[in-house]
Amino acid sequence: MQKHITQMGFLITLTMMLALANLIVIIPPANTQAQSQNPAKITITPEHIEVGQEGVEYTVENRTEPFTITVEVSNVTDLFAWQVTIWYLHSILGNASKVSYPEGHVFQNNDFTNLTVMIEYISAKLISQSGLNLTNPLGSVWDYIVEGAPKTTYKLVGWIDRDYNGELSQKDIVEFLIGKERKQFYEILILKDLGDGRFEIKAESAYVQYGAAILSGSTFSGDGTLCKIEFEGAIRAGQSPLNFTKAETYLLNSTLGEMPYEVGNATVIVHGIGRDPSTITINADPERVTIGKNITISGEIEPTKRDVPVEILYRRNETGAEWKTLATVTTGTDGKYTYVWTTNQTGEFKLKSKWAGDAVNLPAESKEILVRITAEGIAPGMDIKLYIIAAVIAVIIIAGIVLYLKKFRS
Ligand SMILES: [Ca+2]
Repeated sequence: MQKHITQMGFLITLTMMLALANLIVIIPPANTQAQSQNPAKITITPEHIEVGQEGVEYTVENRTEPFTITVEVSNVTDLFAWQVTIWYLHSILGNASKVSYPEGHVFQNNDFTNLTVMIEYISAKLISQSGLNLTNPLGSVWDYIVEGAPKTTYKLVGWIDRDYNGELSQKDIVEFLIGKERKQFYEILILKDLGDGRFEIKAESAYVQYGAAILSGSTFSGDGTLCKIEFEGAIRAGQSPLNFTKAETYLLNSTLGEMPYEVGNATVIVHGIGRDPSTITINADPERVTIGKNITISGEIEPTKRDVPVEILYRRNETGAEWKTLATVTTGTDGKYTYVWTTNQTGEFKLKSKWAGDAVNLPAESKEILVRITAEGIAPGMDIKLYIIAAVIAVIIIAGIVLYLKKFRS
C-alpha cells in the first residue's frame, strides 16, 4: 500500500513537473511574443510580373516569354509540413508547366516527402438549379455537369465582377464551395440564359497545389523558400491573379497545429492584343425537304454582334467530302443571322457556320447539323422501298382501272 502511494506521489510529481515544463514552453519569451504579433506570411515573389509586348497576339502556339515565381514563407516557427494552393486564369496564363523544390528550400537538410503535386485544369459546365438574380448571384446553387461523372452541387460563395457591369457575366470570376470545405475559383467564359430563369455557364479553373512534410530531421523556423513554379508563357493579353486559396493552403507545426498566416498574392500583366472567346449557333428548319423547297438556316453569335459577316458552309455527308461556302450573310441588329436556302440538289448535307471574330472576341465555329434533301415526289422521310411499293400499287390500280374500262366498253 505504502509503495502504491509512493508510486502515485511520484506520478503526481512527474505530472506537475511536466505541467511546469509545459508552462515554461507555453509562456513565450519576449521575442516569441513579438513573433505572434507578426504572424507567419506566405508570399509569391515577384508580386508583380509583366510579360509580352503591345501589339502582339499571343496564343497557345505563340506564347509570351516564360516566367517563374517562388513561394516564400517568413516568420514561421517549428514548421513541420506545408501545402500551398495557387489559382490563376487559365485563359491568360495557360497551365503552369512545372513545380519543384528549389535549391536551399526550407526542408533542404531533412528527409522529407511530397504531400501533393497537382497542376490542374478544369473545364466545367454548370447550370443554376433555379432562377438566378444576376445582380446578386451569391448563395445560388448550381449543378456541376461533367459527362460520365455523377452530378455534383456547387454553391456560389464569391464573385468578382471583373468587367464592372454590375451583373454576373462572361469574364467574371466566381468562387464555388464544393462540399463543406473545398473552394475553387472559376472564370466564366460563356453565360447563357436558358430562358426559364436558369442560367448555364461554361467556366474554367486552373491551380497549382504543392506541399511537403518532414519525415526525419528538424523543423524549420524563420524565413525561407517553399517552392518554385514555372510557366511556359502566357497565352493571351490581360491580367491574371496568382492567388492563394486559403482553404487549401496551410502551415503545420510539429504538433500538427495550424499556424495562422497572412498571404501576399501576386499579379501577372500580359501585354499584347487580348480577345475573349465567342460562340455561334446554327439551326435548320425544316431539316428534311424535297428538292426545290426552302430550308431556313439561322443562328446567333454570343456575345451579340451586329452587322458582322457569317459564313455558312455545307458538304455532303460522306467521308472526304469538302466544305464549300453556301452563303455569307450579315447579322441583324439582334445579333442573329438568317439565310433561306432554296435547295437544288438531293442528298444528306452537313451544315455549319462561322464568324471571323473582331477586336474584342475570338472567332468561333458552330457545331455541325444534318439536313436531308430528297427527290421530288418522295414524301420527306419516306423510304425509297416504300416509294417503289407505292408505285407498284399505283400501277396495279391503274391496270385494274384500264381492264375495268376495257370490259365496260366491250
Ligand atoms: Ca460582370
